[in-house]
Amino acid sequence: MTLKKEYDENGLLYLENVVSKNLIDKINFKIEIFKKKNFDFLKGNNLLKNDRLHRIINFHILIEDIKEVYNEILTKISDIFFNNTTLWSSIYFETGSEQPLHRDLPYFYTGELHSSFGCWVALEDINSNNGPLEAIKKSHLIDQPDLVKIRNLFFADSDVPSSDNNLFGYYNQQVRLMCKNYEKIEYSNIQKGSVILWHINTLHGGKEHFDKNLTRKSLVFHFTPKNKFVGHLDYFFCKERKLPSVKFEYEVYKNKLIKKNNLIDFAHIIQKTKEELII
Ligand SMILES: O=C(O)CCC(=O)C(=O)O
Ligand SMILES: [Fe+2]
Repeated sequence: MTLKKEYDENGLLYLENVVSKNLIDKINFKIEIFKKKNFDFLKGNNLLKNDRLHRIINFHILIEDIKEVYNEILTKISDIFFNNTTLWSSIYFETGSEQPLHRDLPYFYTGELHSSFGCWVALEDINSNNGPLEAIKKSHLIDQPDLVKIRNLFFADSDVPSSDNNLFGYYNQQVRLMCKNYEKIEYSNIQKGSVILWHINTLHGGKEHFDKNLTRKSLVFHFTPKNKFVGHLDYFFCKERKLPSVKFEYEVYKNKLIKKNNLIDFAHIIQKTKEELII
């Protein structure tokens, strides 16, 4: 089976030895230095979870070698994906996300179903004790639950906000029920440098991170098509709203596009520019 066919059928793809080990070692080293030099800022703002970095969005603005990880992945999978794929955002984790099974689509709603996807990269070996990724095979093919009904349970008389944990949680609970007889895959024996891709409509999440002495260094990338507006819950649950046309600015890195952003976001708590941090 070709990679493209496997991805289309399962909504998932697992590829070994995609990202070079030297590059990963370099990134891990630079992040260690970052952590030491910025420790007061990180600790003072409660940005560490069990003394680990957690959910740093767009760290590639500061740790630029992360862009090379994106390049290595896209080079490997270019035959599967459209040539207008761009990097929308990156997320760095030093510990397990422990996120329940969910679809990313409500937060990455471009109006298209098949052109956006998520990608997870192991920056160290992963086992069943350090929060492996899990996903439901073929769940991308299951229809949406009744979105208007779900939205009216929470926002019958007011506008849907762009983000809401209760609405998102309830939606995913419904999807999990619809997929309860589908096969769950636990990626619990994964080597550093391996990559897992998921369709934007595939259910996936992070298992419990049992052994807190272990780290779970990993990166997540979200890819979306060039110049497509990315709507959140306020668009996903309101199909009557027209998605705006946009023209984004992109950095061209080795012929690959990275959406320009200025801010590095720490666990949705605090945002900083590159210049405000020590490297
Ligand atoms: O790293 C994980 O455990 C999952 C992260 C995730 O689902 C996401 O960023 O979309
Ligand atoms: Fe996700």
